[in-house]
Amino acid sequence: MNRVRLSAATLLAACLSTSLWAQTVEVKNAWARATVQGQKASGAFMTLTAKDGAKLVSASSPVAGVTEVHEMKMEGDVMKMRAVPALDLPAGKAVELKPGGYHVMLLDLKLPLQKDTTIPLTLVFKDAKGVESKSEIKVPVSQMAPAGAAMSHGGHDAHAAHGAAMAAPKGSDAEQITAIMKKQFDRPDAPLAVEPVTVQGNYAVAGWTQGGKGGRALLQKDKGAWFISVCAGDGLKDAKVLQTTGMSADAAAAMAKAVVAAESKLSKDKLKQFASFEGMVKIGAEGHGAHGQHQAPAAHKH
Ligand SMILES: [Cu+2]
Repeated sequence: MNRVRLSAATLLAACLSTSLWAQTVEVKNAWARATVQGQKASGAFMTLTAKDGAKLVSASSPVAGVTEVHEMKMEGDVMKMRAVPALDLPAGKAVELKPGGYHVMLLDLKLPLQKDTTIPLTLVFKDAKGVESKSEIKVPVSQMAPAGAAMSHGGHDAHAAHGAAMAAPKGSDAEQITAIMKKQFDRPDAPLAVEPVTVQGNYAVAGWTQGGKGGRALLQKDKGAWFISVCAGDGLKDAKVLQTTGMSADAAAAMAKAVVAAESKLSKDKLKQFASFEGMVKIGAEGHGAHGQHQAPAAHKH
Protein backbone atom coordinates (compact mmCIF):
# COMPACT_ATOMS: atom_id res chain seq x y z
CA MET A 1 0.00 0.00 0.00
CA ASN A 2 2.67 2.40 1.04
CA ARG A 3 4.60 1.61 -2.04
CA VAL A 4 1.63 2.38 -4.27
CA ARG A 5 1.13 5.68 -2.56
CA LEU A 6 4.75 6.56 -2.78
CA SER A 7 4.92 5.88 -6.49
CA ALA A 8 1.74 7.88 -7.08
CA ALA A 9 3.30 10.80 -5.24
CA THR A 10 6.50 10.45 -7.24
CA LEU A 11 4.58 10.35 -10.46
CA LEU A 12 2.67 13.45 -9.44
CA ALA A 13 5.93 15.24 -8.69
CA ALA A 14 7.28 14.14 -12.03
CA CYS A 15 4.19 15.39 -13.85
CA LEU A 16 4.33 18.68 -12.02
CA SER A 17 7.94 19.30 -12.82
CA THR A 18 7.34 18.36 -16.43
CA SER A 19 4.45 20.75 -16.80
CA LEU A 20 6.33 23.54 -15.03
CA TRP A 21 9.20 23.04 -17.36
CA ALA A 22 7.01 22.81 -20.38
CA GLN A 23 6.76 26.58 -20.07
CA THR A 24 10.49 27.04 -20.47
CA VAL A 25 11.90 23.99 -22.20
CA GLU A 26 9.44 22.05 -24.26
CA VAL A 27 10.22 18.39 -24.88
CA LYS A 28 8.56 16.89 -27.93
CA ASN A 29 8.64 13.58 -29.80
CA ALA A 30 10.90 11.86 -27.30
CA TRP A 31 11.81 8.24 -28.01
CA ALA A 32 14.55 5.79 -27.13
CA ARG A 33 15.79 3.04 -29.36
CA ALA A 34 14.89 -0.53 -28.40
CA THR A 35 17.87 -2.78 -27.73
CA VAL A 36 18.62 -6.37 -28.60
CA GLN A 37 19.69 -8.97 -26.06
CA GLY A 38 23.09 -8.22 -24.60
CA GLN A 39 23.22 -4.69 -25.96
CA LYS A 40 24.53 -2.30 -23.32
CA ALA A 41 24.06 1.07 -24.96
CA SER A 42 21.28 2.96 -26.66
CA GLY A 43 20.23 6.46 -27.51
CA ALA A 44 17.29 8.71 -26.64
CA PHE A 45 16.10 11.36 -29.04
CA MET A 46 13.72 14.32 -28.82
CA THR A 47 13.11 17.88 -29.87
CA LEU A 48 13.86 20.55 -27.27
CA THR A 49 12.66 24.13 -27.47
CA ALA A 50 13.72 26.61 -24.79
CA LYS A 51 11.53 29.69 -24.91
CA ASP A 52 14.09 31.93 -23.27
CA GLY A 53 17.19 29.99 -24.15
CA ALA A 54 18.85 27.39 -21.93
CA LYS A 55 21.39 24.61 -21.92
CA LEU A 56 20.89 20.90 -21.52
CA VAL A 57 23.67 20.18 -19.03
CA SER A 58 23.04 16.58 -18.06
CA ALA A 59 20.63 13.69 -18.15
CA SER A 60 20.08 10.59 -16.09
CA SER A 61 17.91 7.51 -16.09
CA PRO A 62 17.53 4.65 -13.64
CA VAL A 63 17.85 2.18 -16.54
CA ALA A 64 21.38 3.31 -17.40
CA GLY A 65 24.53 3.30 -15.30
CA VAL A 66 25.82 6.30 -17.22
CA THR A 67 23.86 8.86 -19.22
CA GLU A 68 25.64 11.40 -21.39
CA VAL A 69 24.76 14.07 -23.91
CA HIS A 70 26.52 13.16 -27.15
CA GLU A 71 27.16 14.63 -30.51
CA MET A 72 27.98 12.72 -33.68
CA LYS A 73 30.05 14.18 -36.42
CA MET A 74 31.62 13.00 -39.61
CA GLU A 75 35.38 13.30 -39.48
CA GLY A 76 36.50 12.46 -42.95
CA ASP A 77 34.77 9.16 -43.69
CA VAL A 78 34.32 8.17 -40.08
CA MET A 79 31.31 8.91 -37.91
CA LYS A 80 32.61 9.92 -34.49
CA MET A 81 30.71 10.39 -31.30
CA ARG A 82 31.71 12.28 -28.20
CA ALA A 83 30.19 13.56 -24.99
CA VAL A 84 29.53 17.28 -24.87
CA PRO A 85 29.54 19.21 -21.58
CA ALA A 86 26.34 21.07 -22.53
CA LEU A 87 23.96 21.38 -25.44
CA ASP A 88 22.95 24.93 -26.30
CA LEU A 89 19.24 25.57 -26.71
CA PRO A 90 18.96 29.02 -28.31
CA ALA A 91 15.81 30.95 -27.40
CA GLY A 92 12.76 29.79 -29.32
CA LYS A 93 14.71 27.46 -31.60
CA ALA A 94 13.74 23.79 -31.84
CA VAL A 95 16.87 21.70 -31.31
CA GLU A 96 16.58 18.18 -32.60
CA LEU A 97 18.26 15.27 -30.87
CA LYS A 98 18.20 12.54 -33.48
CA PRO A 99 20.07 9.50 -34.75
CA GLY A 100 23.24 10.66 -36.41
CA GLY A 101 23.25 13.97 -34.50
CA TYR A 102 22.94 15.05 -30.90
CA HIS A 103 21.47 12.41 -28.65
CA VAL A 104 21.18 11.34 -25.05
CA MET A 105 23.42 8.31 -24.73
CA LEU A 106 22.34 5.61 -22.35
CA LEU A 107 25.32 3.51 -21.36
CA ASP A 108 25.79 0.51 -19.12
CA LEU A 109 22.11 -0.41 -19.50
CA LYS A 110 20.74 -2.35 -16.55
CA LEU A 111 17.98 -3.98 -18.57
CA PRO A 112 17.07 -4.27 -22.22
CA LEU A 113 14.95 -1.43 -23.61
CA GLN A 114 11.83 -3.18 -24.83
CA LYS A 115 9.67 -1.90 -27.61
CA ASP A 116 6.35 -0.38 -26.50
CA THR A 117 7.51 0.30 -22.94
CA THR A 118 8.67 3.62 -21.51
CA ILE A 119 11.77 4.61 -19.59
CA PRO A 120 12.08 7.50 -17.15
CA LEU A 121 14.57 10.17 -18.13
CA THR A 122 15.62 13.23 -16.15
CA LEU A 123 16.90 16.19 -18.10
CA VAL A 124 18.80 18.93 -16.30
CA PHE A 125 18.69 22.39 -17.84
CA LYS A 126 20.51 25.56 -16.93
CA ASP A 127 18.94 28.89 -17.83
CA ALA A 128 20.76 32.05 -18.87
CA LYS A 129 21.25 33.03 -15.22
CA GLY A 130 22.79 29.67 -14.45
CA VAL A 131 19.78 28.40 -12.51
CA GLU A 132 19.39 24.63 -12.82
CA SER A 133 16.07 22.90 -13.24
CA LYS A 134 15.03 19.35 -13.85
CA SER A 135 12.52 17.86 -16.18
CA GLU A 136 11.40 14.30 -15.67
CA ILE A 137 9.92 12.66 -18.71
CA LYS A 138 8.72 9.24 -19.76
CA VAL A 139 10.33 8.20 -22.98
CA PRO A 140 8.61 5.66 -25.22
CA VAL A 141 10.86 2.89 -26.49
CA SER A 142 10.61 1.97 -30.15
CA GLN A 143 12.69 0.61 -32.97
CA MET A 144 12.52 3.77 -35.00
CA ALA A 145 11.54 7.40 -34.73
CA PRO A 146 7.80 7.88 -34.20
CA ALA A 147 5.90 9.53 -37.04
CA GLY A 148 6.47 13.25 -36.83
CA ALA A 149 9.82 12.98 -35.03
CA ALA A 150 12.64 14.07 -37.25
CA MET A 151 10.76 12.79 -40.26
CA SER A 152 11.90 15.61 -42.47
CA HIS A 153 15.50 14.68 -41.78
CA GLY A 154 15.20 10.96 -41.29
CA GLY A 155 15.97 9.89 -44.81
CA HIS A 156 18.74 12.36 -45.04
CA ASP A 157 20.45 11.12 -41.92
CA ALA A 158 20.31 7.57 -43.03
CA HIS A 159 22.14 8.52 -46.18
CA ALA A 160 24.73 10.70 -44.55
CA ALA A 161 25.40 8.24 -41.79
CA HIS A 162 25.92 5.15 -43.81
CA GLY A 163 27.09 6.64 -47.03
CA ALA A 164 29.23 3.60 -47.59
CA ALA A 165 26.23 1.33 -47.67
CA MET A 166 24.26 3.71 -49.84
CA ALA A 167 26.90 4.06 -52.49
CA ALA A 168 26.06 2.34 -55.76
CA PRO A 169 26.73 -1.33 -55.05
CA LYS A 170 29.41 -2.96 -57.15
CA GLY A 171 30.69 -6.50 -57.28
CA SER A 172 29.36 -9.61 -55.59
CA ASP A 173 27.56 -9.51 -52.25
CA ALA A 174 30.75 -10.63 -50.47
CA GLU A 175 32.78 -7.93 -52.20
CA GLN A 176 30.23 -5.24 -51.35
CA ILE A 177 30.13 -6.36 -47.73
CA THR A 178 33.90 -6.44 -47.43
CA ALA A 179 34.07 -2.92 -48.89
CA ILE A 180 31.43 -1.58 -46.46
CA MET A 181 33.16 -3.07 -43.44
CA LYS A 182 36.55 -1.80 -44.52
CA LYS A 183 35.16 1.64 -45.11
CA GLN A 184 33.83 1.72 -41.58
CA PHE A 185 36.58 -0.02 -39.63
CA ASP A 186 39.77 -0.31 -41.69
CA ARG A 187 42.71 1.80 -40.59
CA PRO A 188 46.21 2.11 -41.99
CA ASP A 189 47.73 1.13 -38.66
CA ALA A 190 45.15 -1.59 -38.00
CA PRO A 191 44.08 -3.23 -41.24
CA LEU A 192 40.79 -5.07 -41.16
CA ALA A 193 40.48 -8.56 -42.59
CA VAL A 194 36.98 -9.69 -43.57
CA GLU A 195 36.44 -13.43 -44.04
CA PRO A 196 34.36 -15.46 -44.44
CA VAL A 197 31.23 -13.70 -45.67
CA THR A 198 28.13 -15.92 -45.47
CA VAL A 199 25.17 -14.64 -47.44
CA GLN A 200 21.65 -16.01 -46.94
CA GLY A 201 19.08 -14.00 -48.84
CA ASN A 202 19.00 -10.47 -47.50
CA TYR A 203 21.17 -11.34 -44.49
CA ALA A 204 24.88 -11.93 -44.23
CA VAL A 205 27.33 -12.72 -41.45
CA ALA A 206 30.90 -11.58 -41.94
CA GLY A 207 33.82 -12.59 -39.74
CA TRP A 208 36.48 -9.97 -39.19
CA THR A 209 39.83 -9.63 -37.48
CA GLN A 210 41.85 -6.57 -36.71
CA GLY A 211 45.02 -6.36 -34.68
CA GLY A 212 44.54 -9.64 -32.80
CA LYS A 213 40.88 -8.91 -32.09
CA GLY A 214 37.86 -9.91 -34.06
CA GLY A 215 34.16 -10.52 -34.20
CA ARG A 216 31.26 -11.11 -36.50
CA ALA A 217 28.99 -8.58 -38.15
CA LEU A 218 25.43 -9.18 -39.23
CA LEU A 219 24.52 -7.28 -42.35
CA GLN A 220 21.20 -6.72 -44.03
CA LYS A 221 20.32 -5.81 -47.56
CA ASP A 222 17.86 -3.00 -48.03
CA LYS A 223 16.86 -1.71 -51.44
CA GLY A 224 19.83 -3.46 -52.98
CA ALA A 225 22.42 -2.08 -50.57
CA TRP A 226 24.03 -3.83 -47.62
CA PHE A 227 24.39 -2.21 -44.22
CA ILE A 228 25.86 -3.45 -40.96
CA SER A 229 23.06 -4.06 -38.46
CA VAL A 230 24.67 -5.88 -35.54
CA CYS A 231 28.21 -6.46 -34.28
CA ALA A 232 28.74 -9.42 -31.98
CA GLY A 233 30.90 -12.45 -31.35
CA ASP A 234 29.71 -16.03 -31.13
CA GLY A 235 26.10 -14.84 -30.93
CA LEU A 236 26.02 -14.49 -34.69
CA LYS A 237 26.51 -18.20 -35.21
CA ASP A 238 23.76 -19.04 -32.75
CA ALA A 239 20.28 -19.42 -34.24
CA LYS A 240 18.54 -18.28 -31.05
CA VAL A 241 20.57 -15.09 -30.86
CA LEU A 242 20.17 -14.44 -34.59
CA GLN A 243 16.43 -14.62 -34.10
CA THR A 244 16.56 -11.73 -31.62
CA THR A 245 17.80 -9.51 -34.43
CA GLY A 246 14.51 -9.94 -36.26
CA MET A 247 15.27 -12.97 -38.42
CA SER A 248 12.65 -15.68 -38.73
CA ALA A 249 13.36 -18.96 -36.92
CA ASP A 250 14.02 -20.72 -40.22
CA ALA A 251 16.31 -18.01 -41.56
CA ALA A 252 18.20 -17.88 -38.26
CA ALA A 253 18.69 -21.64 -38.21
CA ALA A 254 19.86 -21.69 -41.84
CA MET A 255 22.25 -18.82 -41.20
CA ALA A 256 23.75 -20.38 -38.07
CA LYS A 257 24.38 -23.59 -39.98
CA ALA A 258 25.89 -21.80 -42.97
CA VAL A 259 28.19 -19.70 -40.77
CA VAL A 260 29.50 -22.75 -38.92
CA ALA A 261 30.09 -24.49 -42.26
CA ALA A 262 31.86 -21.47 -43.76
CA GLU A 263 34.10 -21.20 -40.73
CA SER A 264 34.89 -24.90 -40.51
CA LYS A 265 38.18 -24.47 -42.37
CA LEU A 266 39.40 -21.64 -40.18
CA SER A 267 42.09 -22.02 -37.54
CA LYS A 268 41.18 -22.29 -33.87
CA ASP A 269 43.02 -19.04 -33.35
CA LYS A 270 40.83 -17.18 -35.80
CA LEU A 271 37.66 -18.60 -34.26
CA LYS A 272 38.92 -17.45 -30.87
CA GLN A 273 39.32 -13.96 -32.27
CA PHE A 274 35.76 -13.99 -33.64
CA ALA A 275 34.53 -15.06 -30.20
CA SER A 276 36.46 -12.30 -28.44
CA PHE A 277 33.85 -9.68 -29.30
CA GLU A 278 31.79 -9.38 -26.16
CA GLY A 279 28.13 -8.56 -26.16
CA MET A 280 26.09 -7.39 -29.05
CA VAL A 281 25.97 -3.94 -30.57
CA LYS A 282 23.09 -2.95 -32.76
CA ILE A 283 24.25 -0.57 -35.43
CA GLY A 284 20.96 -0.01 -37.26
CA ALA A 285 20.14 1.73 -40.48
CA GLU A 286 20.84 5.19 -39.10
CA GLY A 287 24.49 4.37 -38.87
CA HIS A 288 24.99 4.66 -35.17
CA GLY A 289 28.10 2.72 -35.92
CA ALA A 290 30.24 4.64 -33.53
CA HIS A 291 28.24 3.21 -30.66
CA GLY A 292 30.16 0.05 -31.12
CA GLN A 293 33.06 1.80 -29.55
CA HIS A 294 31.26 2.12 -26.26
CA GLN A 295 30.29 -1.47 -26.08
CA ALA A 296 33.45 -3.06 -27.26
CA PRO A 297 36.34 -0.65 -27.02
CA ALA A 298 38.75 -3.54 -27.19
CA ALA A 299 37.22 -5.03 -30.28
CA HIS A 300 36.54 -1.98 -32.38
CA LYS A 301 39.08 0.37 -30.90
CA HIS A 302 40.17 2.94 -33.43
CU1 LIG B 1 26.28 8.28 -28.32
